[in-house]
Amino acid sequence: MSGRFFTKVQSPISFEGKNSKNPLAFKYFNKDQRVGSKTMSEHLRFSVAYWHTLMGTGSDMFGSASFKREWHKATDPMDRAKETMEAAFEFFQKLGIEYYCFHDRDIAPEGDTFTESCKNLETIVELAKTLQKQTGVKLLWGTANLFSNPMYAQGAGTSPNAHVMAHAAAQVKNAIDATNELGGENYVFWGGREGYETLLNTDLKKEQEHIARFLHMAVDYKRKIGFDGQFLIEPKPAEPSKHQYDFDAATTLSFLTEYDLLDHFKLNIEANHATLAGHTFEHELAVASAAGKLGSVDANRGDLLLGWDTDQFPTNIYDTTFAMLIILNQQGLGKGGLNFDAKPRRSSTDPTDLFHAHIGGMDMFARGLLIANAIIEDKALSGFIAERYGSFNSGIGAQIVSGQIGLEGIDEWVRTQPAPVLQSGRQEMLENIINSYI
Ligand code: XLS
Ligand code: CA
Ligand code: CA
Repeated sequence: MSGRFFTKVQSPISFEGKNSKNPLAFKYFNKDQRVGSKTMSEHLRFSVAYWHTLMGTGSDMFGSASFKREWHKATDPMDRAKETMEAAFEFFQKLGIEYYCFHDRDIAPEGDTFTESCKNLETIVELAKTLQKQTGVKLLWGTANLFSNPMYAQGAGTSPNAHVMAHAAAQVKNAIDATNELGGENYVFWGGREGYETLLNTDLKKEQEHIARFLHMAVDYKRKIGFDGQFLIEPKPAEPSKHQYDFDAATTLSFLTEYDLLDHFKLNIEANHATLAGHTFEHELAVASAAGKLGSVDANRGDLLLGWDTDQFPTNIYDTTFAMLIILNQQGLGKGGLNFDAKPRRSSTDPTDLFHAHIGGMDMFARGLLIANAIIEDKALSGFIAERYGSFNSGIGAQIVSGQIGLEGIDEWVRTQPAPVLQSGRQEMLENIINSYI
């Protein structure tokens, strides 16, 4: 397979099995292999994050671009955007990945006016549509970048300035249109600057009411145009704002409930955001899943020693195993998928490093899927958990959960009984079981 941008990778990455020593081959991800009732690619629905993989330059707060990308060379911004889109589809095909995700401003540059920005977006969407048709690659989700432009410094949907909020709303309308046009299966709202730095200048209640109105308008518009993608909210506790309104899964679910939005949204859970919130990845997945609201996943990892959003590729087999246990137990992610919201380190400068990074992440989740599936098929954990709660299936337990008994009846019953017997939670035994599968 030829191509202009990733010349060191000539043929699509193939599955060679776990004994292969070829760094540009999958060791576990074998897309057509059946695992339970579905193939690996149906289970995993991997996606490339356009902003990191195509737009990332390796720059950070202390230094400029360390990646010199062939597709960034054109001087005209629209030419650059077109080259980047060509490079994107070359990468998707060579990697053998089926989905991608973008922000409006990743794929098309802002113009001098809002109208020009919308026109730029429409032009690039046409190109993306053609390339999707040619390659079969699909859009997992689209979103609007409501955090880079300085006008959003004090928030977008929560800006104290009505004109800024209106601008953000118009941008979302166009980003939903773009997503719809490309057959996007989801649309994500990550509250980039929806939070605050100090209460000295902030009406917290008003800002939450405003963002709720903002989301209701989006729901109305979705209905009006018949966009059948799933709306997702992506929680994150901090960065860029000090206090973000969508702190974690539980906070976001209660916000959606309070403002009558719960029926219209699911959550997109990011691993790195979970750890920033002081949770594990699987905790956030479990909270969302328990509410029937786990819609999609941003598959990455943070660095617990650094404590910011490092967006690294997933390499931890325990994380991917626990994640896949939750995903399999809820019968998959539906329209959602596993989006690699992750970037190679600043010193991984070669375009081929993008392949190594994604191959690693895909293999790690494929392995997690195989292990989680075996654990579930053997009922290695579920049997223990069911038994642990078994006392609620009959007797006093059944009376409590069915509401047949209240505090007085319980009081009477407890007085007739000997003291309860403490039973072991067997954590170490269960950890050993997990390790025996890994
Ligand atoms: C930033 C977020 C962002 C969202 C999409 O931390 O992860 O990239 O996924 O706006
Ligand atoms: Ca993310
Ligand atoms: Ca992130």
